[in-house]
Order: sequence, then structure tokens, then C-alpha cells
Amino acid sequence: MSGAPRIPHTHDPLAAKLSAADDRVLLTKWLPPQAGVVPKVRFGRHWVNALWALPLVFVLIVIGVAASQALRHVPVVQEFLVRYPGISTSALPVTTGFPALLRLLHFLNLFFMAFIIRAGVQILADHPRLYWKRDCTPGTEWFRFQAAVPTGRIWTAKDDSVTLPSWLGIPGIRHSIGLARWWHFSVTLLWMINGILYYVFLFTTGQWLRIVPTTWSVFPNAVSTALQYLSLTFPVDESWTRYNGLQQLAYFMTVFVAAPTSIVTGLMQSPAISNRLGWFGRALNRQKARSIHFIALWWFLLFILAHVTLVFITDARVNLNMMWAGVRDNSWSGFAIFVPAISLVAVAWWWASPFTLRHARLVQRIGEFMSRPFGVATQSWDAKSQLTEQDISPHFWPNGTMPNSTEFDALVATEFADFRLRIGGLVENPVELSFAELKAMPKQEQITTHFCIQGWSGVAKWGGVPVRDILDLVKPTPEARYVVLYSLADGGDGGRYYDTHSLANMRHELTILAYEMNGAPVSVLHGAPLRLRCENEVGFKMVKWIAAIELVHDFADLGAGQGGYNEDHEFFGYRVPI
Ligand SMILES: Nc1nc2c(c(=O)[nH]1)N[C@H]1C(S)=C(S)[C@@H](COP(=O)(O)O)O[C@H]1N2
Ligand SMILES: [Mo]
Repeated sequence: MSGAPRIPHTHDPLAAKLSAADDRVLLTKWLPPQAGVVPKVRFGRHWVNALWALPLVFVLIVIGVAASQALRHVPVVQEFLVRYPGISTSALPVTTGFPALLRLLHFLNLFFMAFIIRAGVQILADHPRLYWKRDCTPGTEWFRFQAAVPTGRIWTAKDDSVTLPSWLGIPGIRHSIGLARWWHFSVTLLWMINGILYYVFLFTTGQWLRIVPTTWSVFPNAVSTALQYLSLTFPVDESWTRYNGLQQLAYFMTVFVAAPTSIVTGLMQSPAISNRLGWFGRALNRQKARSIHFIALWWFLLFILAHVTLVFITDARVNLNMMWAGVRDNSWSGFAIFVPAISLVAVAWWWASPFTLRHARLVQRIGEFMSRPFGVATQSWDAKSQLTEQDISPHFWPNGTMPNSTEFDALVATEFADFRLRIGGLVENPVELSFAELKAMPKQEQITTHFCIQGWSGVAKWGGVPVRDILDLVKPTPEARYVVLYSLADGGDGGRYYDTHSLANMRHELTILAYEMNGAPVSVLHGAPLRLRCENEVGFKMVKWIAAIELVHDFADLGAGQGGYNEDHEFFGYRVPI
């Protein structure tokens, strides 16, 4: 050992109650599976089975085909089709076909998208409801694939999560958002780099001319192409050099609208970013962002469906030659590249879920490394309290595993009169504070949005003791780097619930030990006697039913060493600002 500081290794007595955790997902110890329901969409007070969209779309297509075939006999329409044949005559042709780099970026894009989408759907299944308003009040959602929230019992967000098949979600088991997020964020980072290279490539070559409309005639030409496709007499195809109006608009929307929209609405679901931004965070609140993120997913899914269908029904061999081999002929060279490339996607698709379950800790580690750019970018995004009483949510989802001990029941019976908060570890002045002493300290109030990792949010007014005041009282020693919060309650998988924060995060002006919620004492459900509020992280970092606080130099020797209960047992990240 080289001159590392000598740190005492006696922890708070509660450290002995922390449990080790497996580095794999053991299905026997995981939250038992729970099926969702067929997706439903709400119209007013009525829930409609989303599968009705299938026959509806079919009927609309049949009507569309019949109508457009009839229209093609009308002289005005015939003149229109001559005037606007589909490909704008003023569109400049691209003379280089599809260069190798473009073809590679195209493949990587589809490869990354497959995993982003699968992991994204898995994330959605952890809170299988979509809302427009930030409060997530049951019944106000516009989309769900879970039954209505049961009444007359406590129903936590964890209870609400549903199972997806493992070929669809990654990793396909219930409440696996921790692992799904690593996939979603890591692959998204690669996808964004791929996308930036693609943008640069487009605009440094003439390739952008394919997908950026340069004349207003793109619109009548798009109408013309739609009419031609629908009447089942397909338009002339010049895709080696020029796209028709409909293609141009579809590609433009996908590349320059849907992709950036997905990125912005993804980032706006982050507590650090959203709680930092003023009007923008309020206007594009987390639930709006989540709903739009989902609609963007549907744009991508429908685009992929239409794109792949048309590639295969409009001379597949020629089309594959262009985009996979970069040649314009009748050979099989496109197929020869396409088939192994798609097989690679298929193998990776099949491998992703079982690998993730077997090597969950590795996935967590790689994910934490890959997501570091997001963490660094949000480090300076200081959360602010910018909401008013009017913003307070009528409903605030509960979450977590309730305390279940006679010790806790005794505390509740006396309204926490005998509760004492222990603060020790690497401090000059360890103390024990009674509930009365804590409440006698200066009180801070704040109205903030809570962001649960599972996807719901809620606004409440919190009142309590700033942690910085407590730190000033106990005086951390220079070796102290992290603050451990031990709970009075166990976690879902046994062993005590705890979590760890950086000292800087605990000194933040909005970090408090809350004993009041919306002007009343915090209920047992929401964390009485004390629960942490830390507004630049997601909900699971905010330990409820706090028993003791310990300052440490390192958390590797606590629990399974990942920095908290859900980090240990559910493979969540230690820092979760997004
Ligand atoms: N002790 C303990 N604290 C906990 C949890 C838990 O399971 N045990 N769940 C966390 C999670 S996941 C969230 S979202 C919030 C929920 O707080 P709420 O019930 O007040 O909404 O508490 C956090 N604190
Ligand atoms: Mo949560």
C-alpha cells in the first residue's frame, strides 16, 4: 500500500445489516412476473383497445386504394400527375450513388436502433402508462398496457411494472429498468455519434440533396407519389440519384425531426436537466417528454415498416445492391452483404437478453462507463426550486419496500418521540439528534418535481432540515468523500436499504432531510420520520425512513459495494442525474 490515507474501518452498526448481492440476475429472487394488458388508449372516459387500429388501418387502406384508382380516371388528376410526376424536375440529382461510408453508417444505424428500441420498450414497461401532465394521477393517463390502478390498497410503482417477452424487451424480465437503461443510454450514445458522422457526411458531400427538399414542389410531388402508390401503380423509381417527394419528406422527417425530437424528449426526462430549466422544463414536463418520446418511437416503427416493405416490393435485388453493395446492377452482390449483416443483427438480438441476465454486473459497469458523458454534462446543471403551490400534484405515487419491524412500529406509535438520528463516521463531532432537536433546527421549504427512475413524476412541497447544516454541525474530516444514508426499512430482496451520495451533492442548497410534505408531517408511506430530498437525482437515491447517516471515504466495502441498495440489487447507477 502506497501512502493512501488510513481510514477507520468501523462503520455504523447498520452497515452489518446490509446484504451482499449477486452479480447475475437470479430469477428465483427477482420480482415475480406480472403480465400487462393489451395496450389501451383513452378517449374521454372510454378506454379503447389499441388493436382496433389494425382493422381500421386495413379498411382505410382499402378505401384509399379504391378512391385513388377512381381518381386516376379524373382528367384534372391526370393533368396533376403529369405536372407533378413525383420526382421534382428541379431536384438536383446525386451522381455518386451510395458511397461506402454512407452504407456503413446506414447499417450501424439500423443495428443501434434495434437495441435502443427494445431497451426503450423495456423502460416503458416499468411504468406502463403515459400521461401529459406531470402529476401522473391514476386515471389521467392517455395510454396504458396495465390495468387501472387498484384502489383500497397501497399500489406502488414497482407493483405496477409488467413483464415483457425476452425477445422484445432487454432483458425481458419485470422491473429491469436498471439494466434496460444501460442498454438504452450506451447504445444511444453510439447512435448519436453515428448520427453526427452521418450529418457531417451528408453536408460535406452532395448527399444531402437526396433528403432535404429544396423546392416547394416537394409537397404536390409527395401528394402525387402517395396517389400513385395507393392506386398500386407505383411511380418511376430513380432512387440511385433522386428520391420522389414522399420519400424525400419521409427521410427528412426521420433524420431531421424524429431523431432530434427523440434526443431532446429523452433528455427532458432527466431530473438534473428538467429541474434546472425554468419555463422549458415546465412546458415540456417529464410526462409530455415521455409521451412525445413514445410518439417518436411510433414514427420510427412506421417508417421502418414502410421503408422495408417498399425496399422489398420495388425490386429488392436492385435496391439491396444500391444500399448494401453500392452498385446499380442486377447482380446478387447486395444480397451477399445484406444477409450476413442482418444475421449479425439477429444473433445480437437473440444474445442480448440472456447475456444481460447472466452478466448483469458487467452490463452495469459498462453502462456506467458509457453513460459518463451524460453525467459529466449534467454535473453543473444545478437543480432549482421554481414551482408554486398551484403546481403541487393531487396524487404522488408511492414507491419502495415499507418498513416491517416492531422497532419501527414502536417509533410510529409514539409519533417518533423516541427517534434519534445518528450521524457519524469521518466527522470530528459525531452526534445523535432527537426528532425534536432536528425540528428545532432552521427549516427549509421547497416545491420540486420528483423523478422516479421508473418514469412517473410528481410535485410536492417539502419541508425539513438542510443537510449542509447537519454537515456543518458534525464537521466532516478531510478524508470524507461520501455520505451514506441507512434506512429503518429493508429493501425488497432482504438486507437493509441504503444509498450513498457525494458530499457536494449533500451540500446542495436543495438537499434536505424532509419531515414535512405539503405542509403536513411526512406520512409513513412517504418516508416518516425523515426522507431525503436531493433534486438532481432520480427517486431511488432519496432514502426514506432514514435511521443513520455516516460519512465515509469509500463505499466499496458496504453491501455489494455499488453505492446503494438498488445499485447492488437492481444494477442501477450510483449517479443518476438522467
Ligand atoms: N428505504 C427506502 N427508501 C426508498 C425506497 C425504498 O424502497 N426504501 N424507494 C425509493 C424510490 S424507488 C422512490 S421513487 C422514492 C419514492 O418516494 P415516495 O414513496 O415518497 O414517492 O423513495 C425512494 N426511497
Ligand atoms: Mo423510484
